[in-house]
Amino acid sequence: MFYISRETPAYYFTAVTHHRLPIFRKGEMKDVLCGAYQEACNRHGILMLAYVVMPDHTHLLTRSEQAMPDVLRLLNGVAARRIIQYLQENGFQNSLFKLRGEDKGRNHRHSVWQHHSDSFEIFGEETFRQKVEYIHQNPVRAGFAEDPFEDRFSSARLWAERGQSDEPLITQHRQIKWSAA
Ligand code: NI
Repeated sequence: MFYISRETPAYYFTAVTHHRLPIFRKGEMKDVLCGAYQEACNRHGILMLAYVVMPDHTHLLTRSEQAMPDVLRLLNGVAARRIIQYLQENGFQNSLFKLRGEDKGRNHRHSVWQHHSDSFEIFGEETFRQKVEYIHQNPVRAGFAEDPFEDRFSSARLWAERGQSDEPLITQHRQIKWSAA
């Protein structure tokens, strides 16, 4: 358990896809991404506190003892590897082609994310709650859902204690201790 505080901040990340390609338009790819985030969190001691997956970007709130750039690198890194792997194993050559790096060599690398992900530390509970609300409203603002609970790929249901048995990604929001209001 921890408080959102200057000593134990939460990390807020926005990762945008390479060339804003809608890599996560389909549930299939969103599931791959959520599985990768779960794996990265389990392996590297990262708490996932809130998330949403949109077609061309994701927003995450996390907490870790590790430095913020390291946590971002781990999450983006594991996610990129799992996505490329999935596209290769399932013959999505067209998608892979679009994710090819700029270099013309035969060993071109694939990029899933834009180079500069947005990241900042959150020290205050008020700001933290605003970010959670902002994250959960993403599918509604984009017109994909009537209310935040309708979209499968966010932590809105978990935060409302309405989680389903098949949630794509489990958040550890109950680890947060709130100071008395
Ligand atoms: Ni957004």
